[in-house]
Amino acid sequence: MNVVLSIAGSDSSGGAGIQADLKSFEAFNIFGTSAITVLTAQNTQGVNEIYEVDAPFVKAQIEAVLSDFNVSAIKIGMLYSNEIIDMVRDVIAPLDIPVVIDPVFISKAGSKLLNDDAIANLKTLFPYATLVTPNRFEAHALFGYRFEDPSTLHKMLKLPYKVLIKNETIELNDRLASLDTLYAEGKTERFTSESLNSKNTHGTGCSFSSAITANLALGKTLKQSIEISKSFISLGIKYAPNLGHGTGPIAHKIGGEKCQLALN
Ligand code: PXL
Repeated sequence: MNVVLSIAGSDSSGGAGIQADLKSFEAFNIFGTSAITVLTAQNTQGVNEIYEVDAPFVKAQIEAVLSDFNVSAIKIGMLYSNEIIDMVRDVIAPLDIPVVIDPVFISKAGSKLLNDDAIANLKTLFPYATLVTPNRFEAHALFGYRFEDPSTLHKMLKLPYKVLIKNETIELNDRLASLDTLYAEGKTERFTSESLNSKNTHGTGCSFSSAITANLALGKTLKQSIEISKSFISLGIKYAPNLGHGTGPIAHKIGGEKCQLALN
């Protein structure tokens, strides 16, 4: 069985962070392991408190997993502090397996998930990534990206690593669509799906990048992994259990099952 490691924060409400990552790995029959960077006290309405795990203990978790299992890919989510970023750079630099970095900054409800002084440092991890998956706000903070400004798109093409900008709403054939754009090796590739008007989108970013990591671990190409994961998220939203009073979680298990059925 394939083993994947997620280095990320814990979401007590189970829909985002480590919990979303493990559920997404499981949805693709991958054995998920974790190194927890922060604990959040949160629910579907927001993040109430953040408790940081110190960098040496995050490292101890990573080493415990890597020294015992043959890990086939790593997903990186909320890192929070410069100390954790520095430690994670040392860990991933010598590895030769797929690494997907979701540069988590701000939660859907607006809470800060990365210290302001750590944004530039986070970028130093990107040369070691197979893929970096920012949303448009994160892409703006990291690269000055603005969808409306073609000169910033041109800049994206020059980056020495692959970036997928997630979930921009566009009009396509007179309907709203969700667009992901891959900037890789000087070229762009677009992935679209139906835009879903749902309140149940908590943790979609984490789940999407974890599904991509799982599929890379299974040996799928980057393009196939993105396509499959986009369908997984759409189905997860469609069958969401509608929990909580705010932005509810998606249905990882059903999303995975329906997605596998569609693939066969
Ligand atoms: O979806 C971003 C995210 C990542 N990681 C953790 C989170 C959140 C959003 O709330 O709590 C731990």
